[in-house]
Amino acid sequence: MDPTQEKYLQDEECILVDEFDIVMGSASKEQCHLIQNDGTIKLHRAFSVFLFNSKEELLFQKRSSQKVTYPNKYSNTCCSHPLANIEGEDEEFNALGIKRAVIRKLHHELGIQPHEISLDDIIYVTRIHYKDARDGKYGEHEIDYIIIIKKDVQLSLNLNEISEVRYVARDEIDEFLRETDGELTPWVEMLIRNGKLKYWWDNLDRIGDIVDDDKIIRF
Ligand code: DMA
Ligand code: MN
Repeated sequence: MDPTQEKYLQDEECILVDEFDIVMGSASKEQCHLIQNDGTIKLHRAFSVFLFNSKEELLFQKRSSQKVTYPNKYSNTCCSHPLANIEGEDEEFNALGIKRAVIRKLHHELGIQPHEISLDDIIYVTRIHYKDARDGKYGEHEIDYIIIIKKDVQLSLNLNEISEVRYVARDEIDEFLRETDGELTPWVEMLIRNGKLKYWWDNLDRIGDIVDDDKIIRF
């Protein structure tokens, strides 16, 4: 296993929640992604960023070959977890803890300078509860905060996290789907197939009006 990614598995402390997103404690990133003998995975808090430029093109990334989960898969702009061992990332008021973690990871993975993104640029749209255990050893089971950002940014890729990036226009998404058939992360695949992503995309200019931050959508 890649030593950098292995260290994150041990050092990062994810936030455990129940199915209503109530905090239940914390556990290491590794413990949170291991598929247990009975097939369960510890439910934890996460976020998925969908960053659009001013032309309303969506930034996709290809996960690096070093990632422990879903290596080499195409995915949305940036995903990760707010951490219990970073001060302030458990703050629930206005989803502040999530937003702080978003700024931290946009910098870490994509090299976006923290001052380029303000808290007001980060729109928390809704939460998704989903599980994927197809890999056999590691998987996901998350309450995932969907975050939309519309901003032109400068990128400097962390190649330990991401091997390539690409902007995709709204009218290119079906072709992109065909091109990446079987190579998308399960959560993005699901959000495209059930129409959620297209709905957010079509409503980008009034995204504040379609915020559904009380709900948890279950898949
Ligand atoms: C985990 O993403 C979060 C979701 C929504 C799947 P990740 O595996 O990219 O997290 P990290 O970058 O922290 O390894
Ligand atoms: Mn996770």
